[in-house]
Amino acid sequence: MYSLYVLGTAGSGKSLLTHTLKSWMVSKEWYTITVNLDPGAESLPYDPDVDVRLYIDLHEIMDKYQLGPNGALVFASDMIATKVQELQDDIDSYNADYVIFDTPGQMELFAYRPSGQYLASNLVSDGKVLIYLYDAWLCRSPENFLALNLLASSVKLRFRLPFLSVLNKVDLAHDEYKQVMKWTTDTSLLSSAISETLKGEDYSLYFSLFKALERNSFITKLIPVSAATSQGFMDLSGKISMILRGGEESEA
Ligand SMILES: Nc1nc2c(ncn2[C@@H]2O[C@H](COP(=O)(O)OP(=O)(O)O)[C@@H](O)[C@H]2O)c(=O)[nH]1
Ligand SMILES: [Mg+2]
Repeated sequence: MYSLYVLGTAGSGKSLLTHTLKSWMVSKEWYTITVNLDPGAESLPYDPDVDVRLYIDLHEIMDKYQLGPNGALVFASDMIATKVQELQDDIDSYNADYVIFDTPGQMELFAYRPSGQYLASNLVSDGKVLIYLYDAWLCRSPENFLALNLLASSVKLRFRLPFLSVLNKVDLAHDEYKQVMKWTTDTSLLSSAISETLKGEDYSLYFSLFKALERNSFITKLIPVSAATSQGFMDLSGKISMILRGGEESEA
C-alpha cells in the first residue's frame, strides 16, 4: 500500500485533486481510497473512504472548550495525532493499492503544527509521496511564484518525503502557465522576469530570494495539471508510479 499526501495553500485544489486522482487511478485499475484529514471540511467533492471527522467533531470542540472556529481548528488538528491507530486500522481494512490523503484546507494546520508530520511519519505504508500543489492562477507574477516556492520549500524541508511539485488549475491560467513552466526549466528566464518587473529594494530582496532558492535546488520542474479537467493526470500518475515503483507500470 502506497500513500500520497496532497498539500498546498488554501484553495489550491487539494480536495478536488484528491477526487480526480482517485478517479484516474481507479480507471487504471489501481484500488485507491481517499482519506479526509480535514476536521473542518464542510463539504468535499468526493465521498471519503476514511474520514477524520468520524473521530473529531469540530462543533463539539467549539462548545466544550468555548473556542472560535480558528482556535477549534488548531485544537482539532493537534488532536489528529492521537487518532493514528484508529486511522491506520480504518485504512488497513481496505487493503488498497494507493491511499490519497487530503490535508486541511489551511495548509499550516498540517504542515507547521507537529501533528501533520507525526501522522505522515507514523502511518505505516510501503512508500510515501508528497504531492504539493501550486495554484497556477497565483503563480503568474515572479513575486508570487517566488513566495509560493519559498512556502513549498519549507514544506519539503519539514516532511523530507519524495516530493512532486504540481502546478494545478492550468485550465484557468490558459497559456500563462507555460511561462511559469519555463521559469522552472530555465531559471535565467525567471531572473530576467524579476529584473523586468521589479525595481529598487523590491528587486534586490526578490533577487536574493531567487538566488537562495536556485542555489539550493528548490526551483524544480512543475507538473502541469487541472484537477477540473484531468489534464496532465497521465503525467502525474506516471511520476507517482516512477517514485513508488521505480518506473514499473508507469502507465498507471
Ligand atoms: N478551474 C479549476 N478550478 C479548480 C481546480 N482545482 C480546484 N479548483 C476549484 O478551486 C476551489 C478550491 O478547491 P479545493 O479543492 O476546495 O481546494 P483546497 O482548499 O486546496 O482543498 C474549488 O472551487 C475548486 O472547484 C482546477 O484545476 N481548475
Ligand atoms: Mg480541501
